[in-house]
Amino acid sequence: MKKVTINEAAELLRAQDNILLLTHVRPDGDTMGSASALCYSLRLAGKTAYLYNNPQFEDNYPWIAAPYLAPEGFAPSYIVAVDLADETLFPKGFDGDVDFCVDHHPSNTGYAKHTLVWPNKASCGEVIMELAKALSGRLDATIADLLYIAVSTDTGCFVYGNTTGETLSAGAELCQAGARNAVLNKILFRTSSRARIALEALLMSSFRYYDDGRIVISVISKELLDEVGATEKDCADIAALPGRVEGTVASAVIKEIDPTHCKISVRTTGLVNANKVCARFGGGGHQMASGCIMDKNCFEAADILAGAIGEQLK
Ligand SMILES: [Mn+2]
Repeated sequence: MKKVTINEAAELLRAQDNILLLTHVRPDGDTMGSASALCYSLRLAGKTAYLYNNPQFEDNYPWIAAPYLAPEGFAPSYIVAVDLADETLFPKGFDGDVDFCVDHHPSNTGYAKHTLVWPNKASCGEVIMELAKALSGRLDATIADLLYIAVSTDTGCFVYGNTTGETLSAGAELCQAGARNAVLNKILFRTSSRARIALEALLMSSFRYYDDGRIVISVISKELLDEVGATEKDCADIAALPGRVEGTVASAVIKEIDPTHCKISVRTTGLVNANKVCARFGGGGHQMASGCIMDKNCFEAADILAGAIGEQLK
């Protein structure tokens, strides 16, 4: 593996043609927006470039990648991975060597022949933005929209802790280049399916409070999911919901797998170590976000979990 600079990366790409771009498994706005933006930029530079037809595009904003999908039988001569930290995250159905990787994950394993990683960037979109400028010298409204999707989704619309002054500058540059920020924000952050709204309403009215409200736990039984007709997609980021209650230092969402198993996501403000809590039940993660599976009924699990968290608050 050889690390390259932006200009070296642009040179590498200029020397190639028939380029296939990979997005990661369970594609999000960053991998889709970034890969689509790079594809568009390569086409402007006169290249034949397509996105690998990730079968999971259908689950998440398929319209982003739609204009760039590879036709049946496209035989690439150069493979580029975008926002793809390691080989276990290859899109379903892809197996092969990667020539070049553009990414922002510090954990990138260097599986590609050439790698451009900027680990301090909140999104891969910010790396692609510089690469696109090196390739074509400017940003137009089409690429600005795609990169705005990438940067905004990886930062929760410029809200998460990974958002820095640099991220906001990138956002400003994209808006000045023509990104339709208000339109995209409405679609990406201010629109929910009916099932999602119904799920949120039911969840919020069923929060369980422990330890004077410092612990808030929400239980999602199968019955509840069926009642509102929610799918996996409707449950995205649901773990953050109970933590919104004022005074919460630790929150959890417990999802029923079957009557004697449940999946638990714990979020904390840092006062409680979520990793330690989940490790007690064979799981783990980070200080402020962890998970585990418990061999218990989901309602019973809520009380057990609250007890384990409460011990750290004594
Ligand atoms: Mn990303």
